Amino acid sequence: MKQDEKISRRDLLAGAALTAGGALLPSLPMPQAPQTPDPSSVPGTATSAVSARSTFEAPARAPTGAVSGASFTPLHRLTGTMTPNDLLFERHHSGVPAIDPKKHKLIVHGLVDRPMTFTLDDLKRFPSVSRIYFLECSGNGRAAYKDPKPEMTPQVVDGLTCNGEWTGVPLAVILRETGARSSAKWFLAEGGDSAKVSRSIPIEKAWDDALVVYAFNGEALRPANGYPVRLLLPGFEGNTCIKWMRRIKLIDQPNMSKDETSKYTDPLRDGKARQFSFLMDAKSIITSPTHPTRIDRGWREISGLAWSGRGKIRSVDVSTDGGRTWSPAELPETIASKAHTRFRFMWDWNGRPAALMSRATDETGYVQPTRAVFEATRGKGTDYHYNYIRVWNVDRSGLITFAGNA
Ligand SMILES: Nc1nc2c(c(=O)[nH]1)N[C@H]1C(S)=C(S)[C@@H](COP(=O)(O)O)O[C@H]1N2
Ligand SMILES: [Mo]
Repeated sequence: MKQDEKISRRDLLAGAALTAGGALLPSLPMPQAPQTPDPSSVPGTATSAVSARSTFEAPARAPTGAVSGASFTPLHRLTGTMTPNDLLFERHHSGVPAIDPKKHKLIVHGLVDRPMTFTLDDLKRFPSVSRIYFLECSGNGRAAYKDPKPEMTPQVVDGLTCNGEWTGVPLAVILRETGARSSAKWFLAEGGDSAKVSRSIPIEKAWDDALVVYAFNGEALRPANGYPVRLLLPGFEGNTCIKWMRRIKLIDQPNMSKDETSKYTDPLRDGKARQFSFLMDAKSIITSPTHPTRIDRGWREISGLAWSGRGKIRSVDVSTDGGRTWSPAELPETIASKAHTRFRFMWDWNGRPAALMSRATDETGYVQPTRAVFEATRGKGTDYHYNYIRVWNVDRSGLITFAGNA
């Protein structure tokens, strides 16, 4: 600042006093009022009970307002692997029930020696575990499969997947408590919403890694995601993870409930259907850069998520030339089983059109298929488990659009 522009606080006060007195002011050089006070020169706002996001950030689920439908996680606005609790996708068959945890009971009956009911407090008395797992709707990717559009974002293409730390009780602990009989080969899990979503699950899953969970990422489940208790079957399709769970019945054969006959069977090319297709196959998606981003020439990171219902991700390959050549992406040192894994790949864009793809391989050696391979095995009319490779086009201006499928 030049010397003659320097004004003191006293000059300003004197000026203000003159104005108030009605006298004409000489053209006093007034300092330019900044839009906001320099945050490093004034105290900030006070502490609060619950924090809000920066007003410059507005990630949001979409679409909203469906009682029977879904709201998708904004995958392209998130980093790392943990889905924030208020952005965890929702999929309801009949809206979100309002459940008082004091009144909610989980009944365990059927082929058990001691039928029992558990309140939320009862469940919390058992030794708890906290484990990181993904949860993906088996219908994830349907719109992009049936009607791909250039303006689709990762949220619209694949936003029905989430990942985080679930806390609860192993179902095996509850089965031991109730004295599960060896004649029990399946269990039926039923929700307490008006759709009463219910699925039959092979009993081996209960003895393996099934959890009855009451918390996600450090706090109670949100009502939309199953408060106060839900089932979490690591690596299985989302619909088996019964929310607002009120009943587990041990049975000797599948129940054939409406949710496993009218839905969640996958049509095949020969007119038959896959039933009880629980496992979510290995899949990966690029989350950045994607539509609606426009990129500049030069170095940038391509990054995304990979996961497999069968276990750990072993490797992810990235192609920037539409699948002609592939290079291995960086993975974290520790990879969690049946969990989102963040892959990263540095890329120097030369300004020419490009096509970005990612391909996951899991620890069993399963490789994420191309759409052609996927359709050859499942048939064109398949309706779930869309895990084939996705493609993003980069045009000369750097604009990225969803190209559909490789
Ligand atoms: N009781 C009940 N459980 C349910 C559902 C439901 O509508 N009712 N939706 C299922 C489906 S199809 C999916 S994909 C997941 C979605 O879980 P989220 O809403 O917590 O993301 O919950 C499953 N569990
Ligand atoms: Mo789902």
